[in-house]
Amino acid sequence: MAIWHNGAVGDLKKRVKECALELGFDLVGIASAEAFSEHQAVTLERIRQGLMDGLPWFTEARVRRGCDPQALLPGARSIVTVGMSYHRPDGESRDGAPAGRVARYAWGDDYHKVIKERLRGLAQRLSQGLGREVAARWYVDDGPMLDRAAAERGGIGWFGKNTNVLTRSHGSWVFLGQLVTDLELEPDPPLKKTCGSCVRCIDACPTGAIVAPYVIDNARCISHLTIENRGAIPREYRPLMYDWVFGCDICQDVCPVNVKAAYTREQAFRKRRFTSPDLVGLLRMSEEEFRERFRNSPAKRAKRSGLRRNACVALGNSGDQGAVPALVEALEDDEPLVRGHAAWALGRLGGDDARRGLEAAVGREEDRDVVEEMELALGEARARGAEGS
Ligand code: B12
Ligand code: SF4
Repeated sequence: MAIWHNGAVGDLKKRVKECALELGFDLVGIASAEAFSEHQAVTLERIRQGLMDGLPWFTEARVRRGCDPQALLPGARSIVTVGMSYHRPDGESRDGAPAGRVARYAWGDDYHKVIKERLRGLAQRLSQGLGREVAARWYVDDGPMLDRAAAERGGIGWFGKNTNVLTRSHGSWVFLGQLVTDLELEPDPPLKKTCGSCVRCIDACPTGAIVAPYVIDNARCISHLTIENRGAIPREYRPLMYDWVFGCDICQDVCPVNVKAAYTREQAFRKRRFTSPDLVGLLRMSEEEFRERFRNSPAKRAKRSGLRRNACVALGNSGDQGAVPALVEALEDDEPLVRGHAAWALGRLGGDDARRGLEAAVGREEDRDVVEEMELALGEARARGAEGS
């Protein structure tokens, strides 16, 4: 039985928005369900130019499907596009032991779960309200839709030069989600806003990943290097990654639109699950600890080996000699990825203990890539020793 009796299209849109806000979304807009033809063309071109390299799952077929709402939901008429803030006051700083930095979006609970549940709830409420089964599909991040293109079309925000969607009230600190439905809803107009002449994000990016306004070279982005990348981090980027162990917020931290961004209302994103981890603890984390600690965290995406690899790089960049014993211990780790990055960190930290640890390890190492890392690191450590003497 229908709860809502007024069938006027304008009223329905108002009710959809009210429901979304009641469910905890901070922003809601309506986009038409027409194909995203221009965004499809831009994205396919980026793949062909190699700018999405390193993401084997980001295929042309996936982009084509994601840009065609009819392929996602036959009979789709509109997209309810939502934003939920994850912005919150800064994480705690750790005195003494070297700590890593984690991108804000991963400080709390896993947003995929939180937002998908809310979108499912929204679809249910719409069905109840209208007294009929509303056909709907929901997407957040891991689906084929281009979430930012839908958000921009629905007037939630505009594309920043760092490629993130910026919103007036919550800056770019928002997750974006979509409910594709068969409801006929009047679309909202896109915002008439741009970043003007500001290029702070481009200048601040340490790896030069924003190769032009609105264009990211995925393979250079610290977010990719620390999360999606499963292998070794190219050596030239390691010193530029500072203490980032999961994601990177630099191009958002410097954005003037983010200065006055409102904080999140969502408890799940206010938790301090993973903010400024002790790096040695992260490096020594067992498989069991990993599973326990990251069960409901977006940071599990990097896997245990990725997080420990990243901890090595951050320890190498810390300049903290206190990290040497843990890194020497890691030269005997089961994972070649960790052994190789521990070697690099020791080369960067230098000192007699680091050099001796590397000399002992290189003789017993069997993995060719790790041997190469160890030899390069030894060269570094010896050069630093010679400088210091
Ligand atoms: C792949 C991916 C990544 C990759 C690649 C990034 C990239 N450039 O695409 C990596 C791992 C690096 C990454 C990093 C991050 N990501 Co990410 N990522 C995605 C994912 C899965 C797909 C993005 C995509 O389609 N890329 C294709 C490229 C071509 O798209 P694009 O760069 O946005 O380019 C568009 C515009 O530039 C526009 N365009 C092109 N030319 C022009 C010209 C003008 C004038 C204008 C106005 C526009 C324009 O058209 C293009 C196509 O739509 C989405 C989720 C999803 N399903 O959409 C999340 C998503 C984009 N990521 C997100 C987040 C939070 C991040 C990080 C902030 C995480 C972090 N702190 O570490 C960083 C930000 C890095 C950055 N500066 O972009 C959020 C962004 C939220 C927001 N407010 O924008 C999303 C939407 C997930 C979500 N649902 O909330 N991500
Ligand atoms: S997330 Fe970091 S590395 Fe990636 S584009 Fe932004 S500043 Fe550059």
